[in-house]
Amino acid sequence: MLDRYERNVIITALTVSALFIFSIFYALGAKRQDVTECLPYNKTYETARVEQIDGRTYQIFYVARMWNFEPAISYIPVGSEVDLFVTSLDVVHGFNVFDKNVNLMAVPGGVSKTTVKFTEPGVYKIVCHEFCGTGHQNMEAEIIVNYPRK
Ligand SMILES: [Cu+2]
Repeated sequence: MLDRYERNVIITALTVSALFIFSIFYALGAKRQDVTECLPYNKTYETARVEQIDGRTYQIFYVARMWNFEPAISYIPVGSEVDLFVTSLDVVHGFNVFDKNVNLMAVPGGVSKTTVKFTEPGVYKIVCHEFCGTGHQNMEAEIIVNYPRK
């Protein structure tokens, strides 16, 4: 037979755990956020580029190094879904897209990937949010979402 106090502690612990698990799944659904993936590395990720897959799907391959991101400016049509791939050629950098809940690490020898949909026109700033040396504050890039898709 459980002590009353013991029973209350167990009920409280189970309630808090259930709330915690519920809020993880709730946030996953409510934010509709693609979970960040880490991909197997190969040399093709070291070439910074923007690729158009089809009318509304793009891929941007970012290369971070002290102290800039390439491509520095990318143009994307409104309504596009964009896969972002990020790697680094030297030290660990951060990769944060304003207003988009994107928070990746740029790791040498590793590739981080996430998918973002740009439904509103605008200039989306990207900054390094991992201190990486004396030029850290200058590390930024932009995704410019400014023209309607064809
Ligand atoms: Cu950096």
